[in-house]
Amino acid sequence: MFQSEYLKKVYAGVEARNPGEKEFLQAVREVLESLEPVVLANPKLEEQGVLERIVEPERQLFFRVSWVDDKGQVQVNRGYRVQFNSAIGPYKGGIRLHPSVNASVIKFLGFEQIFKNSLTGLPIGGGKGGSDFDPKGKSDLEVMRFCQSFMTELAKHIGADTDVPAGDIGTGAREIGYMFGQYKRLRNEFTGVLTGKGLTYGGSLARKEATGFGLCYFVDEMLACMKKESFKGKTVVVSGSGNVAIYANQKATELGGKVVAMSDSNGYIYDPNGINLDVVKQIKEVERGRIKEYVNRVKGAEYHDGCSGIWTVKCDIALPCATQNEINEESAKILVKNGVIAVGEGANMPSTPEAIAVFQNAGVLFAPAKAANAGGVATSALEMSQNSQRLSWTFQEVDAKLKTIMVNIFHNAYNAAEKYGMKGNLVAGANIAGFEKVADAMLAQGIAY
Ligand code: NDP
Ligand code: 2IT
Repeated sequence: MFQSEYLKKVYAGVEARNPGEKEFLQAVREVLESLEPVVLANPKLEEQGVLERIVEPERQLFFRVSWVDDKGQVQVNRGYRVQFNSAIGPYKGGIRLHPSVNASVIKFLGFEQIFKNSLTGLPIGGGKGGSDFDPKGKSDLEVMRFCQSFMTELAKHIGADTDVPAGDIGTGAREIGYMFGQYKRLRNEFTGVLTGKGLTYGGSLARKEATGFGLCYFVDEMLACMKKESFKGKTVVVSGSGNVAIYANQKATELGGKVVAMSDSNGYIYDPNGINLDVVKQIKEVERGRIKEYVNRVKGAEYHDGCSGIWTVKCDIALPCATQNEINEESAKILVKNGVIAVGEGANMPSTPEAIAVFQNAGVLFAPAKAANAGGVATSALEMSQNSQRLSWTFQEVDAKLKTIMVNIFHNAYNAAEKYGMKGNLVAGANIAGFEKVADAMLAQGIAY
């Protein structure tokens, strides 16, 4: 619970205004709890209502997306874009296409994005969007019609200097391409309005790899600085098998780890010889298939139904890269019992608050999502820079910048935690370091009287 009366009041206001939005409330509570010492040390935050303002999105768009399926039938989905905070730059954040999308999910993601984007050190504000549309099982043409209809409304509210969406769950290069094409048709403008674009039309090299690679750069730095350890010789478990999971697997392996398990929402695979990533890429990126298929192609591998079972696989390093709240208290306890030394969050908010407490109390190094998965959006910001300059940088250039950014984020989070008496607590450190820059910009820009 909160010590400060101010934080109690702010959180009560968020609860009253957003009833039942459990993911959003979870994300807000965690940040406000971390900010306790910052609020005590800076009375201006209360005087100028910074926290009341930061928990309320600047603008929320909910809209109808109607499209026609392959049978000629009309389908209706709901589209969302939450433009949360523009204090330090244009709104920036992904678009999630998944049946579980609702206002609470988009708001938790948009809220976290404010602090994550600030941590990158680049000039990007926080936003998020999406729809309850499910791309799974749809034809390319159905996906195209949905994306075009979605963008027909969204185009009125975004722009390269206003709001720059990108990928997230269910939104990859195919969806971004259809959305970009529609934006260009509607506006007659070729601008960097979306990131994660294809390499032939303004996309950045290394954006596809960035979130997973960045996660491993962060975890490697955390292991080196806090435990004089590295990925070398470690057994690694990576949940999910989408964009983030695949490139986390690739970099963890390059850094000397052995990834033995991956998953999708149906179940997980275990391969004691180390997962053959080419097979996973073929199944997931090319065929858009299920992870179960892996065991038909690789000898000695096992498939188990149910995705949470992946946390029972013994490992030294766990990288949750699927979705929110995928590690609960029980799974965290099993990981600790099995000797995990580090957890790096590739997904957004994959650990419940109870799971985080289990890791922290057991002395497990814990890299929170806002900091550890910021490499994706950081590289999106590098894509925006390249688009503005009308240049493209080499893979090596972008990858080197990404690595420097991740190492800096680790040290900023570590130092912020230490400064406020919470040495080693990267959850608090990331929240504080991300918050300070945004709060400073909000104070400087005043309130519209
Ligand atoms: P993808 O759509 O490429 O992959 C998502 C993966 O997670 C799939 O394996 C999917 O399985 C699994 N998954 C999705 N929903 C669930 C669920 N409810 N339960 C269990 N498994 C699920 O998405 P990304 O890899 O891009 O995103 C993964 C996570 O990383 C998300 O939390 C996202 O917000 C976060 N993230 C993504 C960034 C990016 O640049 N793409 C940047 C920073 C964070 P299935 O195929 O069965 O649905
Ligand atoms: O959660 C995230 O940071 C993303 N999905 C990436 C956002 C972006 O704008 O690249």
